[in-house]
Amino acid sequence: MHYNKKNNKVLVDGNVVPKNILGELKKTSLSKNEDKDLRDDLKKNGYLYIPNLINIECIEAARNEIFYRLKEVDELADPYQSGIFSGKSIRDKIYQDRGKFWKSVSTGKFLKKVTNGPVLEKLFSQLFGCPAIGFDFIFLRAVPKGKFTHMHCDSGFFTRSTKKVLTCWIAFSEITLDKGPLFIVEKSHSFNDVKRNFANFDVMKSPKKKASIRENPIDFAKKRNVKLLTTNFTPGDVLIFGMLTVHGSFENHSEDKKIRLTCDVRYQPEDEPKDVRYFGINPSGTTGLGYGELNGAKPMTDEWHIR
Ligand SMILES: O=C(O)CCC(=O)C(=O)O
Repeated sequence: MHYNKKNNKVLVDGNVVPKNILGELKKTSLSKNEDKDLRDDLKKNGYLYIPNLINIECIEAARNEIFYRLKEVDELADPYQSGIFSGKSIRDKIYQDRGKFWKSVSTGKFLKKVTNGPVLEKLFSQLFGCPAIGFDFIFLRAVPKGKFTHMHCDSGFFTRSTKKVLTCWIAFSEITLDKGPLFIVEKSHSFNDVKRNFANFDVMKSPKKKASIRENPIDFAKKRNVKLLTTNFTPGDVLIFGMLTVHGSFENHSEDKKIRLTCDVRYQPEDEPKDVRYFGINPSGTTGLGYGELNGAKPMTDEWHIR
């Protein structure tokens, strides 16, 4: 794992992650692999980490489109292209409806070109072995210092209509270890207790049960003798994983106040039944509240909710 002086620790849930618990994600190169190798790797490891998959110009166009909107609500300092959190927000003052605002940011032309564009469509078609389609409802995350995502797997959100769903997490900014990169719990896609607990779980149909696993990820990994796999991500890198792969994100604790910008989108075979909550021009999202239900819709000065 590459550390430097400024970036010499990794935090999760307020705790420093011991270096022996951290492991490096295994890289996959598209040019060296046949479709079958990609599928085999995904099955074996529970994830595919593909550096530089998305062209940097497309990433920058999308990032600037988003950063411009965040500057408009006074959450980014000048120059907005640097993505530095201002510590302020006038989002609620100028937009009465958080969902409407976040929908307009999440459906930006350049962002959509990345999340639902030809590069990912082709890759997921290779992975499924048939034409694939990206969900319209996407999870854009502008993450300032102090925030992180609790550990969970995605099945409770996205497998109501078909189990054949994959998540794609896309880095739009530099995400060094101090900026809260995503981590994957090594081998978690094959943990029997995770399967038992989550394979048939629907977060909306079991209101008393949380999707988030509240055990500290360090203890969770230690007990199972596995590592938390991550890396220093660069813009355009993608991480693909299955619905039972346990993951979360480290805390952004960077001193330069730069936010972490990422987006996660799901893909499925086009001919599988679609969960109407996530498709169409006005998707209702997991809870029915549309884009307003997302942590991303909250002013960056607000706390995040946990599902
Ligand atoms: O980016 C994050 O903080 C969390 C992403 C995530 O949970 C996902 O892609 O499923």
